[in-house]
Amino acid sequence: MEMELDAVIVGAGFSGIYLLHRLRDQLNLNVKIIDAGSDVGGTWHWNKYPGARVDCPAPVYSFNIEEVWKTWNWSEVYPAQQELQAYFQHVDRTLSVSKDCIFNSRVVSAQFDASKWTIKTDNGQTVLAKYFIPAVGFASQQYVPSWKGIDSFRGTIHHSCQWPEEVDVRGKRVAIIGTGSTGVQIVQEWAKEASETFVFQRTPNLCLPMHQKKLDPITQDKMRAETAELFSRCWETAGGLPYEGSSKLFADYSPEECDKALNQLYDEGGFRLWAGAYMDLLLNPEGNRVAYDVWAKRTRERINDPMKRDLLAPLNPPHPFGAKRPSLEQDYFEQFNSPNVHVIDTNAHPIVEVTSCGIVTADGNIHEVDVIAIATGFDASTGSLGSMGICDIDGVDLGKHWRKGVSTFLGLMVPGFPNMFLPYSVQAPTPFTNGPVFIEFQANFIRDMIKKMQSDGIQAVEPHSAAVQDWQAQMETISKMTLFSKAKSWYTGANIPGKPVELLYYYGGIPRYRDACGDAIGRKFQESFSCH
Ligand code: N01
Repeated sequence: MEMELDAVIVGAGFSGIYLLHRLRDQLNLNVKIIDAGSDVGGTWHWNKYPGARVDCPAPVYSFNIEEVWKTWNWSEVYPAQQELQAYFQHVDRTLSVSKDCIFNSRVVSAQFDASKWTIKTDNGQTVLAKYFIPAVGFASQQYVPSWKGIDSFRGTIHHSCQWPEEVDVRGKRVAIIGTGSTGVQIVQEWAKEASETFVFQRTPNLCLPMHQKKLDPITQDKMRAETAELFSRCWETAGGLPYEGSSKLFADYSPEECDKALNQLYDEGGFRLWAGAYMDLLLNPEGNRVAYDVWAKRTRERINDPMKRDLLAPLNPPHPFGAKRPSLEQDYFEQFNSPNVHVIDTNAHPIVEVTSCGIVTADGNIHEVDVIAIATGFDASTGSLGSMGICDIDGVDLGKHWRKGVSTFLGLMVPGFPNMFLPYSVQAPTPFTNGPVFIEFQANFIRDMIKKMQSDGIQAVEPHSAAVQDWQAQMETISKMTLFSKAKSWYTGANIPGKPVELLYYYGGIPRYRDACGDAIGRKFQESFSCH
């Protein structure tokens, strides 16, 4: 089966749907989304693990499309996966998304020839298109460490992003491996239901209080009246959140003022302590340590057992505060005040084996359990893009191009891959932002680029290598200035054995990134792009 389109998008999450809307409804192009899943939602379709919930607040974790937000109510400030799935159904109905989706189809190859991409799927479809837009998010390639014996486990075991809808853990012994955002959320659910909970922690998560709130009809109406204004405020902040970032440096505070301000940000909750402490939080080791100490003091007060306290919130930071993504938690630390909730230190005693009945650690302990959640994260961004069979004009795979490190222009385009756009990917502010707000900006950029190509009669566009080198230099400058290299995380690829370690995302903030994109498509177009 073969079809020809103007554009193919891969992935029906926020990026894919924004792009479908922009290209189909605003530019009148013939566009389809191909998705391996059976429905819309992207990450919210796949991640059905217990407790899955967003950590950016309503209403701005959503599409900035008036007909969508005017007709939707959020029940909580930080909605759960089920509500987000229902929201995507609402988006589907409002924007007629599904009629242009090809579900249950995984892209296995994509290659550009003289003028078109040829895209093939695992179920034998071939689609030709002028524009190719893999919009697969950063968390679509799961990572499972290669533990000996993992297939021999006789209980229930799944990675978080492949978790079945229902697993009853009441009265069962459960293990959660990994304490990133996913692990923290699962622990909060399971620790309340299971007979015994074993949390396998390698690095403590410097979680911040979520301060979840239910939204009543009066608040929902008020929120709706403010939504347009809130979205425009988000566009002006570094992270696309409606929080005011700090305009002060660490040095601008006296120690007393600093302590007061940091405690206040902790009390206000959300990402405020991370996003709003001071401008140089991730540049200044001394200031960073002060913020860590406030976090540790406030967290340690919540944990009764001294040994658990030292593991979950040690006096010495495991890494600079915020150099690894903190999670938002509701009552995570309080769960460990139950005698049935244990923290296993896999930094001191790594997992060596999974047996038919549990998990063996290097100290020889066998932790017998009935259910295991593998919350060990993702081979972020490059994992999925590098394994989709995307080839350049000479047939060389994108994964091969990036084997020693990524290389893009603005995180959006790659030389040798004409007319391919990468929303919400590497070398862009992606994970340092509230996704939907940032994605809206990139979708607009891609739309404007295609519009320009149409009006100027451009058949194919790709970035000049000088522009790519310049962007790379900016990425490296930021990397050297910041503390991200001091933490092993998916921000740098250090979470995946053998992956090149480099700061994968742009920490310059949305407004500066927007200026760079504006220049590229405007006054610096000739020096940025090569057109055929
Ligand atoms: O993955 P992670 P995630 N032995 O990579 C541990 C978004 N998200 O799925 O820290 C033992 O953060 C690893 O340990 P360490 C969000 O952006 C958002 O939790 O490397 N442990 C770590 O604890 C997030 O950042 C939401 O030492 C091993 C954990 O596994 C991103 O997705 C919810 C190990 C992996 O944590 C990814 O989050 C969920 C090993 N061999 C996700 N290997 C919300 O919106 C790894 N680990 C709230």
